[in-house]
Amino acid sequence: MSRTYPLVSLIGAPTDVGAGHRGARLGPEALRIAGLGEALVARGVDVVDRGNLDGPRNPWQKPVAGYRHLAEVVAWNRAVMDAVGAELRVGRLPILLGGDHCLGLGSITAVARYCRDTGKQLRVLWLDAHADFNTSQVTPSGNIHGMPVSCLCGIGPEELTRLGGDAPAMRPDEIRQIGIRSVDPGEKQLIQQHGLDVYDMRYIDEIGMRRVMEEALEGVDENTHLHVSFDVDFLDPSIAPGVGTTVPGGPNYREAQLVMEMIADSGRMGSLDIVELNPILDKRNRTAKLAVDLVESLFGKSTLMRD
Ligand code: NNH
Ligand code: MN
Ligand code: MN
Ligand code: MN
Repeated sequence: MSRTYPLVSLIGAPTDVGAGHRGARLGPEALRIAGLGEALVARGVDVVDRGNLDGPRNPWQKPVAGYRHLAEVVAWNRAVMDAVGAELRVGRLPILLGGDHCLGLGSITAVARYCRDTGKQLRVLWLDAHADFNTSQVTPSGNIHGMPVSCLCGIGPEELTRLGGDAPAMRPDEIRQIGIRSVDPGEKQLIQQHGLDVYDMRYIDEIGMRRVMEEALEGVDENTHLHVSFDVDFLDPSIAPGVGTTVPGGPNYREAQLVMEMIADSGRMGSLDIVELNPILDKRNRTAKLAVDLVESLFGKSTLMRD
């Protein structure tokens, strides 16, 4: 299979204001040290590292009215939205190096706007142990990294749901969630109400990752912009310990590779988030190295002669 390689820009967003543990702010450096840029260059990709965005420090406060650090989360997401949007407009594929998953909000808001402007169909693949569909009323933690999907769908505080303008950034039918195995009770109800397409671990166990990915990619065509939001806690903690919120029973190494390979085969990935990596909790940067390994597969590296 011959592939054309996109132009890629790395954007670091060193923050953990949306999380319940500190340390995800070190994610961008850990990914760089694990060789992300070099691995992409070795794949023949044109890579520019834009360095890190700037934003408020983590004040490490308790939640206020159901949100922790709302003002800081808004500021970081504005910066991310602008940076991601700028790369898309010059025809480059942004890779957002988080940072916690609240940043998916700014990143996908930019991607969604780009899709509306260019008439592309948006498809978001949300690889995560969690559904991230909480609201201030039902969140068990107040941590906004548990809320980006609901906010993107227009459910949440105006500062976050209107980041990109008046309409919600996306519709629930534009996202597929894969690997889910931890959903809070109120969150579950909301997911059912809004009809999200969730491929949870039970479903993956029953029908296998290959068919799950075929279903999740169904309808993706030449006009589709595929955004991959990769929360590293998607992976089983036995292979990926370096995250704040581990949940047992996630995809193993081979299943995760297959996910990435099938996304690469679609040829439609136009943007990527790598989030929730927490080097403080990692062992010798192994989770970052695994993330790099998986990103290589996302960019078409495969074991035999297929790439
Ligand atoms: N559902 C929990 C919460 O909202 C945990 C969210 N943590 C994540 N999400 N890492 O991906 O607090
Ligand atoms: Mn997440
Ligand atoms: Mn998660
Ligand atoms: Mn289904």
